Amino acid sequence: MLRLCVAGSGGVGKSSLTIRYLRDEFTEYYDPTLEETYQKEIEYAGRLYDIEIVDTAGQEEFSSFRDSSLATGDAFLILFAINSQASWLEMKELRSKIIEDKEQPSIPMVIVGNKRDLEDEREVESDEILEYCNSFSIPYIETSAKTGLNVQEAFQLIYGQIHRLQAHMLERTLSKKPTKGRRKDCKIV
Ligand SMILES: Nc1nc2c(ncn2[C@@H]2O[C@H](COP(=O)(O)OP(=O)(O)OP(=O)(O)O)[C@@H](O)[C@H]2O)c(=O)[nH]1
Ligand SMILES: [Mg+2]
Repeated sequence: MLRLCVAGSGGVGKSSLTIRYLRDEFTEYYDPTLEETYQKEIEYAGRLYDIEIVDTAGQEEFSSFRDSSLATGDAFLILFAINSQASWLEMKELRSKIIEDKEQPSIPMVIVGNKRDLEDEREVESDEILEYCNSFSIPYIETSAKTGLNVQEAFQLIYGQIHRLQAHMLERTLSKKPTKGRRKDCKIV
């Protein structure tokens, strides 16, 4: 099963983004995560795939959980919060760590600047973000788990990266169910 890890430091909104994506819900209540795994059937380019979304731990005290979640990840949504310079620095460290550990050149990744609704409190400037993302050719998107802004789009972006960089991996996860629109009136005789 293809494992998509949602990674980033504590409190940046990994669980909120995941829950907004899966259930279209949001809560202000903060409950630090150890690890949550969800099965999800996704549609990409007209085909259905079964993947696992892993909501990883961000808090330092749970770093052993985080490390084992990340080690088994195939693709990564790496988050920071646009109103936290510290989370931006930690995101950069995390990206390097994932690259080093994997020893594999083409790991599907998307960088996500969450909490876009808190633009007034922005601590990380767009120019700096774009320069960094461009230098590694990693797509970048700003989201708000609170308002729902760009949440679906962020997941579509990582599916596109998986398709582009690891198409064979995606093939193995093809859903057993028939693809939408397949003609039901065909009979093989
Ligand atoms: N304003 C705003 N608050 C958000 C957003 N996303 C998450 N939050 C809030 O930020 C806090 C932390 O959110 P979580 O989703 O639990 O963060 P996390 O990254 O999963 O945290 P850990 O599991 O500890 O690593 C909660 O109080 C959320 O309500 C957002 O887009 N905008
Ligand atoms: Mg969490």
